[in-house]
Amino acid sequence: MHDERPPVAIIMGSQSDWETMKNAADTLDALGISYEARIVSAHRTPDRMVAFAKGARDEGFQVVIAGAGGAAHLPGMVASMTSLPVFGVPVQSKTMSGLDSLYSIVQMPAGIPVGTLAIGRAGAVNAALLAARVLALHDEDLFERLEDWTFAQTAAVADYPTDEAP
Ligand code: RP5
Repeated sequence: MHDERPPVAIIMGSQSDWETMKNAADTLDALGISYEARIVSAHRTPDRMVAFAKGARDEGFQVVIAGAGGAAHLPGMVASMTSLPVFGVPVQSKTMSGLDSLYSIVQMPAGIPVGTLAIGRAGAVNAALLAARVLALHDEDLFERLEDWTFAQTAAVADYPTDEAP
C-alpha cells in the first residue's frame, strides 16, 4: 500500500521563523516531496513539542527539519525524544545575527545528534536538500529529481557577471 503521509516535518519555534523555514518548504515543493509545517515551540508549547517528538515516527514522518532562533533548543530537544534524523536550522536573530541560534543548536552532547545547517535561508534550503538525499536512498524517482535539480542549478550559473539584475 502506498503511504500518502508526508515524510518530512518542518517544525519551527514561532510564526516569525516561517519566513526562513519557507525556503525549506519551497525546496521540498520543487523536488516533489510532501511535508507538513507546524509551529512547535520548546519554550512556549513544551507539551506540544513532547507530543510531536514522541509521535513523529508514528505519524509517518521520516525526517524532521527544525528551525529556531535565539535560545534555539527545539532541534536538540526533539532529537532527544525521537530516533528520526533531525536537521537543525539556526534562524537569524535580530540581536545576534543568528550566532546565538547557531551555538544553541550546533554543540550537542555526544549521543544526541542534530545535523546543524547554516544560519538562515541557506540552512533552510540545505536542510531540505539533505532530507531529500535521505529519502532518495530508497526512492529512485526522487534520486533522479534530485540530480535534475542539481544539474539545473549548475546550468543556471552564467559564465560572466552582468550589471543587469537577475
Ligand atoms: C524562538 O524565539 C523562535 O524560534 C524564534 O526564532 C524566536 C523569537 O520568537 P518570536 O518572539 O518572534 O515569536 O523560540
